[in-house]
Amino acid sequence: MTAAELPVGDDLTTLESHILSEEQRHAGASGTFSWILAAMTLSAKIISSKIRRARIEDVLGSIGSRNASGDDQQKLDVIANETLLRCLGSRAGVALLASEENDQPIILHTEEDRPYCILFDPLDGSSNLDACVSVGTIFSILHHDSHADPIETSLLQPGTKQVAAGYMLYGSSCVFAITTGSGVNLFVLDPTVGAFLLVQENVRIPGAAKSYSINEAYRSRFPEGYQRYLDWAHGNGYSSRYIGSMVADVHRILIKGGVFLYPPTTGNPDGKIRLMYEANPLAMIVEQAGGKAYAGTTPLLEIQPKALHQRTPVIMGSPTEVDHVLEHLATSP
Ligand code: AHM
Ligand code: MG
Repeated sequence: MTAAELPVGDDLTTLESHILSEEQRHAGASGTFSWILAAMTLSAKIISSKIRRARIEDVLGSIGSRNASGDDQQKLDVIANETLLRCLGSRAGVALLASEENDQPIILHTEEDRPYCILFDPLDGSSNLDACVSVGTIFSILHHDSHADPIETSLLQPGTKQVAAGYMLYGSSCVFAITTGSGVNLFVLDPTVGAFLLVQENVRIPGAAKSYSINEAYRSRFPEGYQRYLDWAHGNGYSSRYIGSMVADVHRILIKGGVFLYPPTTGNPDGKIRLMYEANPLAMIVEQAGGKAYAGTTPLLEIQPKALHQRTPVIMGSPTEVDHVLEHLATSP
Protein backbone atom coordinates (compact mmCIF):
# COMPACT_ATOMS: atom_id res chain seq x y z
CA MET A 1 0.00 0.00 0.00
CA THR A 2 1.37 3.46 -0.93
CA ALA A 3 0.94 6.50 1.31
CA ALA A 4 -1.87 8.88 0.36
CA GLU A 5 -1.02 12.41 -0.74
CA LEU A 6 -2.57 15.59 0.67
CA PRO A 7 -5.49 16.94 -1.39
CA VAL A 8 -4.72 19.73 -3.88
CA GLY A 9 -3.95 23.22 -2.53
CA ASP A 10 -2.22 24.46 0.61
CA ASP A 11 -3.14 23.85 4.23
CA LEU A 12 -6.07 25.86 5.55
CA THR A 13 -5.14 27.90 8.63
CA THR A 14 -7.35 30.21 10.67
CA LEU A 15 -6.05 33.34 12.37
CA GLU A 16 -6.59 31.78 15.80
CA SER A 17 -4.65 28.61 14.99
CA HIS A 18 -1.89 30.65 13.35
CA ILE A 19 -1.44 32.74 16.51
CA LEU A 20 -1.58 29.61 18.69
CA SER A 21 1.18 27.96 16.67
CA GLU A 22 3.28 31.15 16.85
CA GLU A 23 2.77 31.25 20.62
CA GLN A 24 3.87 27.65 21.02
CA ARG A 25 7.26 28.61 19.61
CA HIS A 26 7.84 30.95 22.59
CA ALA A 27 8.80 29.10 25.74
CA GLY A 28 6.64 30.14 28.68
CA ALA A 29 3.91 31.78 26.57
CA SER A 30 0.68 31.79 28.57
CA GLY A 31 -1.82 31.88 25.71
CA THR A 32 -3.05 35.33 26.80
CA PHE A 33 -2.21 36.79 23.42
CA SER A 34 -4.36 34.20 21.65
CA TRP A 35 -7.32 35.14 23.85
CA ILE A 36 -6.89 38.80 22.90
CA LEU A 37 -6.72 37.98 19.19
CA ALA A 38 -9.82 35.81 19.50
CA ALA A 39 -11.62 38.87 20.92
CA MET A 40 -10.38 40.98 18.01
CA THR A 41 -11.64 38.47 15.43
CA LEU A 42 -15.01 38.22 17.17
CA SER A 43 -15.28 42.03 17.12
CA ALA A 44 -14.36 42.08 13.43
CA LYS A 45 -17.08 39.57 12.56
CA ILE A 46 -19.72 41.51 14.51
CA ILE A 47 -18.69 44.93 13.14
CA SER A 48 -18.45 43.57 9.60
CA SER A 49 -21.96 42.14 9.75
CA LYS A 50 -23.34 45.38 11.29
CA ILE A 51 -21.80 47.39 8.44
CA ARG A 52 -23.24 45.07 5.80
CA ARG A 53 -26.73 45.47 7.31
CA ALA A 54 -26.38 49.16 8.24
CA ARG A 55 -28.79 50.51 5.65
CA ILE A 56 -31.36 47.87 6.48
CA GLU A 57 -31.08 48.38 10.25
CA ASP A 58 -31.06 52.18 9.83
CA VAL A 59 -27.75 52.74 11.63
CA LEU A 60 -26.10 55.02 9.06
CA GLY A 61 -25.49 58.73 9.65
CA SER A 62 -24.29 60.92 12.46
CA ILE A 63 -25.58 60.92 16.04
CA GLY A 64 -25.00 64.64 16.32
CA SER A 65 -22.21 64.53 18.92
CA ARG A 66 -18.42 64.74 18.74
CA ASN A 67 -15.79 62.30 20.01
CA ALA A 68 -12.65 62.96 22.09
CA SER A 69 -10.81 64.20 18.99
CA GLY A 70 -13.59 66.59 18.02
CA ASP A 71 -14.88 64.49 15.08
CA ASP A 72 -18.54 64.11 14.26
CA GLN A 73 -19.59 60.67 15.64
CA GLN A 74 -21.45 58.25 13.37
CA LYS A 75 -23.96 55.74 14.77
CA LEU A 76 -21.66 52.95 13.62
CA ASP A 77 -18.65 54.57 15.41
CA VAL A 78 -20.56 54.04 18.66
CA ILE A 79 -21.64 50.49 17.75
CA ALA A 80 -18.10 49.48 16.72
CA ASN A 81 -16.64 51.02 19.87
CA GLU A 82 -19.12 49.22 22.15
CA THR A 83 -18.49 45.94 20.33
CA LEU A 84 -14.72 46.17 20.90
CA LEU A 85 -15.16 47.19 24.54
CA ARG A 86 -17.54 44.28 25.15
CA CYS A 87 -15.30 41.73 23.41
CA LEU A 88 -12.04 42.91 25.00
CA GLY A 89 -13.31 44.09 28.37
CA SER A 90 -13.46 40.65 29.98
CA ARG A 91 -10.29 39.13 28.48
CA ALA A 92 -7.63 37.95 30.84
CA GLY A 93 -4.36 39.81 30.46
CA VAL A 94 -5.74 43.21 29.43
CA ALA A 95 -4.99 46.03 31.87
CA LEU A 96 -6.02 49.11 29.87
CA LEU A 97 -8.14 49.91 26.84
CA ALA A 98 -7.96 53.20 24.96
CA SER A 99 -10.28 54.17 22.11
CA GLU A 100 -10.28 57.10 19.74
CA GLU A 101 -13.96 57.46 20.62
CA ASN A 102 -13.44 57.77 24.40
CA ASP A 103 -12.03 60.78 26.18
CA GLN A 104 -10.30 58.75 28.87
CA PRO A 105 -8.73 55.27 28.81
CA ILE A 106 -10.59 52.44 30.53
CA ILE A 107 -8.73 50.87 33.44
CA LEU A 108 -9.80 47.23 33.57
CA HIS A 109 -7.41 45.78 36.12
CA THR A 110 -4.46 46.93 38.18
CA GLU A 111 -3.00 43.52 39.13
CA GLU A 112 0.53 42.76 37.96
CA ASP A 113 -0.51 39.75 35.85
CA ARG A 114 -2.22 41.93 33.23
CA PRO A 115 0.51 42.29 30.64
CA TYR A 116 -1.22 44.18 27.80
CA CYS A 117 -2.74 47.54 26.85
CA ILE A 118 -4.87 47.78 23.70
CA LEU A 119 -5.55 50.97 21.75
CA PHE A 120 -7.92 51.21 18.80
CA ASP A 121 -9.73 53.36 16.29
CA PRO A 122 -13.03 51.42 16.14
CA LEU A 123 -14.09 52.63 12.69
CA ASP A 124 -11.57 54.59 10.69
CA GLY A 125 -13.00 56.51 7.73
CA SER A 126 -16.53 56.35 9.17
CA SER A 127 -17.62 59.63 7.57
CA ASN A 128 -17.61 57.64 4.27
CA LEU A 129 -20.05 54.99 5.50
CA ASP A 130 -23.19 56.53 4.01
CA ALA A 131 -21.56 56.17 0.57
CA CYS A 132 -20.69 52.50 1.12
CA VAL A 133 -16.91 53.17 1.04
CA SER A 134 -14.45 50.80 2.77
CA VAL A 135 -13.78 51.51 6.45
CA GLY A 136 -11.73 49.64 9.04
CA THR A 137 -10.74 49.00 12.65
CA ILE A 138 -7.11 49.78 13.54
CA PHE A 139 -5.45 48.43 16.72
CA SER A 140 -2.18 48.62 18.61
CA ILE A 141 -1.04 46.31 21.45
CA LEU A 142 1.53 47.41 24.03
CA HIS A 143 3.05 45.77 27.09
CA HIS A 144 1.52 47.22 30.25
CA ASP A 145 3.90 48.81 32.74
CA SER A 146 2.37 47.85 36.08
CA HIS A 147 4.60 50.40 37.85
CA ALA A 148 3.28 53.34 35.79
CA ASP A 149 1.93 56.07 38.04
CA PRO A 150 -0.69 57.17 37.28
CA ILE A 151 -1.57 53.90 35.57
CA GLU A 152 -2.74 55.60 32.31
CA THR A 153 0.81 56.75 31.57
CA SER A 154 1.53 53.11 30.72
CA LEU A 155 -0.15 53.88 27.38
CA LEU A 156 2.22 56.68 26.42
CA GLN A 157 4.84 54.53 24.68
CA PRO A 158 6.44 55.18 21.30
CA GLY A 159 5.39 53.03 18.35
CA THR A 160 8.68 51.13 18.47
CA LYS A 161 7.37 49.46 21.65
CA GLN A 162 4.28 47.94 20.02
CA VAL A 163 4.04 44.19 20.63
CA ALA A 164 1.57 43.77 17.80
CA ALA A 165 -0.54 45.91 15.50
CA GLY A 166 -3.02 45.46 12.73
CA TYR A 167 -6.30 46.33 11.11
CA MET A 168 -9.53 44.83 9.91
CA LEU A 169 -10.70 46.33 6.62
CA TYR A 170 -14.41 46.06 5.83
CA GLY A 171 -14.26 46.27 2.05
CA SER A 172 -15.36 44.07 -0.82
CA SER A 173 -14.01 41.35 1.45
CA CYS A 174 -13.20 41.57 5.16
CA VAL A 175 -9.42 41.51 5.59
CA PHE A 176 -7.42 41.11 8.83
CA ALA A 177 -3.78 42.23 8.62
CA ILE A 178 -1.55 41.63 11.64
CA THR A 179 2.07 41.87 12.68
CA THR A 180 3.65 40.65 15.90
CA GLY A 181 7.03 42.05 14.89
CA SER A 182 8.15 39.36 12.47
CA GLY A 183 6.47 40.24 9.18
CA VAL A 184 2.86 40.86 8.20
CA ASN A 185 0.25 38.15 7.66
CA LEU A 186 -3.02 38.61 5.84
CA PHE A 187 -6.29 36.79 6.59
CA VAL A 188 -9.67 37.03 4.84
CA LEU A 189 -13.04 36.32 6.46
CA ASP A 190 -14.83 33.42 4.82
CA PRO A 191 -18.42 34.37 5.72
CA THR A 192 -19.72 30.92 4.87
CA VAL A 193 -17.76 29.34 7.73
CA GLY A 194 -17.26 32.42 9.92
CA ALA A 195 -13.46 32.16 10.10
CA PHE A 196 -10.52 34.31 9.06
CA LEU A 197 -8.34 32.17 6.77
CA LEU A 198 -4.67 32.84 6.09
CA VAL A 199 -4.26 34.05 2.49
CA GLN A 200 -0.73 35.52 2.52
CA GLU A 201 2.24 35.14 4.84
CA ASN A 202 5.02 37.70 5.10
CA VAL A 203 3.42 40.34 2.88
CA ARG A 204 6.01 42.59 1.17
CA ILE A 205 5.11 46.11 0.05
CA PRO A 206 6.25 46.94 -3.53
CA GLY A 207 9.54 48.90 -3.37
CA ALA A 208 8.22 51.64 -5.66
CA ALA A 209 5.02 52.60 -7.51
CA LYS A 210 4.22 55.96 -9.13
CA SER A 211 1.14 56.68 -7.05
CA TYR A 212 0.43 59.10 -4.19
CA SER A 213 -2.50 59.32 -1.82
CA ILE A 214 -3.20 62.77 -0.36
CA ASN A 215 -6.09 65.22 0.01
CA GLU A 216 -4.72 67.52 -2.68
CA ALA A 217 -7.52 70.06 -2.20
CA TYR A 218 -5.55 71.29 0.86
CA ARG A 219 -2.40 71.81 -1.20
CA SER A 220 -2.10 75.60 -0.65
CA ARG A 221 -2.15 74.96 3.13
CA PHE A 222 0.72 72.41 3.07
CA PRO A 223 4.34 73.38 3.88
CA GLU A 224 6.43 74.20 0.79
CA GLY A 225 8.27 70.84 0.66
CA TYR A 226 5.02 68.90 0.16
CA GLN A 227 3.90 71.31 -2.57
CA ARG A 228 7.24 70.91 -4.35
CA TYR A 229 6.94 67.11 -4.07
CA LEU A 230 3.50 67.27 -5.72
CA ASP A 231 4.91 69.42 -8.57
CA TRP A 232 7.71 66.89 -9.01
CA ALA A 233 5.25 63.95 -9.01
CA HIS A 234 3.02 65.71 -11.60
CA GLY A 235 6.06 66.06 -13.87
CA ASN A 236 7.07 62.44 -13.43
CA GLY A 237 3.99 60.51 -14.49
CA TYR A 238 2.45 59.83 -11.06
CA SER A 239 -1.22 59.03 -10.57
CA SER A 240 -3.35 59.94 -7.57
CA ARG A 241 -5.58 57.64 -5.49
CA TYR A 242 -7.39 58.91 -2.39
CA ILE A 243 -10.17 56.94 -0.75
CA GLY A 244 -10.38 59.15 2.35
CA SER A 245 -10.26 56.18 4.74
CA MET A 246 -6.64 55.94 5.81
CA VAL A 247 -6.91 52.23 6.58
CA ALA A 248 -8.17 51.53 3.04
CA ASP A 249 -5.60 53.85 1.41
CA VAL A 250 -2.75 52.22 3.35
CA HIS A 251 -4.02 48.70 2.57
CA ARG A 252 -4.07 49.56 -1.15
CA ILE A 253 -0.50 50.87 -0.86
CA LEU A 254 0.57 47.71 1.02
CA ILE A 255 -0.68 45.62 -1.93
CA LYS A 256 0.05 47.88 -4.91
CA GLY A 257 2.72 50.31 -3.65
CA GLY A 258 2.82 54.12 -3.48
CA VAL A 259 2.85 56.66 -0.68
CA PHE A 260 0.19 57.95 1.74
CA LEU A 261 0.56 61.52 2.99
CA TYR A 262 -1.36 63.56 5.53
CA PRO A 263 0.81 66.67 6.00
CA PRO A 264 0.53 69.50 8.49
CA THR A 265 -1.74 72.30 7.25
CA THR A 266 -1.84 75.98 8.20
CA GLY A 267 -4.99 75.29 10.27
CA ASN A 268 -3.72 71.99 11.78
CA PRO A 269 0.04 72.16 12.29
CA ASP A 270 0.10 68.53 13.48
CA GLY A 271 -2.10 67.25 10.65
CA LYS A 272 -5.21 65.18 11.32
CA ILE A 273 -4.15 61.58 11.88
CA ARG A 274 -4.07 60.26 15.47
CA LEU A 275 -0.63 59.00 16.51
CA MET A 276 -1.66 56.21 18.89
CA TYR A 277 -4.79 54.85 17.19
CA GLU A 278 -3.99 55.24 13.46
CA ALA A 279 -0.42 56.26 12.63
CA ASN A 280 1.57 53.96 14.94
CA PRO A 281 -0.22 50.68 14.14
CA LEU A 282 -0.31 51.34 10.39
CA ALA A 283 3.35 52.42 10.47
CA MET A 284 4.31 49.15 12.19
CA ILE A 285 2.46 47.17 9.51
CA VAL A 286 4.10 49.17 6.69
CA GLU A 287 7.61 48.85 8.17
CA GLN A 288 7.17 45.14 8.90
CA ALA A 289 6.26 44.73 5.21
CA GLY A 290 9.49 46.49 4.16
CA GLY A 291 8.13 50.04 3.80
CA LYS A 292 8.93 53.29 5.62
CA ALA A 293 6.94 55.65 7.85
CA TYR A 294 7.81 59.23 8.81
CA ALA A 295 6.21 62.16 10.59
CA GLY A 296 7.79 64.96 8.55
CA THR A 297 11.48 64.16 8.79
CA THR A 298 11.22 62.14 12.05
CA PRO A 299 10.79 58.33 11.96
CA LEU A 300 7.14 58.02 13.00
CA LEU A 301 7.55 55.06 15.34
CA GLU A 302 10.16 56.95 17.41
CA ILE A 303 7.82 59.75 18.50
CA GLN A 304 7.44 59.83 22.29
CA PRO A 305 3.72 60.53 22.81
CA LYS A 306 2.74 63.26 25.24
CA ALA A 307 -1.02 62.77 25.05
CA LEU A 308 -3.30 59.89 24.14
CA HIS A 309 -5.23 61.72 21.43
CA GLN A 310 -2.31 63.62 19.89
CA ARG A 311 -2.11 64.03 16.12
CA THR A 312 0.83 63.65 13.81
CA PRO A 313 1.77 64.37 10.20
CA VAL A 314 2.15 61.13 8.21
CA ILE A 315 4.21 59.93 5.26
CA MET A 316 4.18 56.14 4.78
CA GLY A 317 4.47 53.56 2.04
CA SER A 318 6.94 52.09 -0.46
CA PRO A 319 10.53 52.92 0.56
CA THR A 320 11.47 54.64 -2.73
CA GLU A 321 8.29 56.73 -2.71
CA VAL A 322 8.76 57.85 0.91
CA ASP A 323 12.36 58.80 0.05
CA HIS A 324 11.16 61.02 -2.81
CA VAL A 325 8.94 62.95 -0.38
CA LEU A 326 11.74 63.22 2.22
CA GLU A 327 14.16 64.58 -0.43
CA HIS A 328 11.75 67.43 -1.15
CA LEU A 329 11.23 68.16 2.56
CA ALA A 330 15.00 68.22 3.15
CA THR A 331 15.60 70.83 0.44
CA SER A 332 12.76 73.15 1.46
CA PRO A 333 12.87 75.81 4.16
P1 AHM B 1 -11.75 59.30 11.32
O1 AHM B 1 -10.95 58.44 12.23
O2 AHM B 1 -12.63 60.24 12.08
O3 AHM B 1 -12.50 58.55 10.28
O4 AHM B 1 -10.74 60.34 10.57
C1 AHM B 1 -9.57 59.90 9.98
C2 AHM B 1 -9.73 59.88 8.48
C3 AHM B 1 -8.67 59.06 7.82
O5 AHM B 1 -9.10 57.75 7.69
C4 AHM B 1 -8.53 59.74 6.49
O6 AHM B 1 -7.28 59.53 5.91
C5 AHM B 1 -8.74 61.17 6.85
O7 AHM B 1 -9.59 61.18 7.97
C6 AHM B 1 -9.40 61.96 5.75
O8 AHM B 1 -9.40 63.29 6.10
P2 AHM B 1 -9.71 64.45 5.03
O9 AHM B 1 -11.18 64.41 4.81
O10 AHM B 1 -9.24 65.70 5.70
O11 AHM B 1 -8.93 64.16 3.78
MG1 MG C 1 -9.66 57.17 12.14
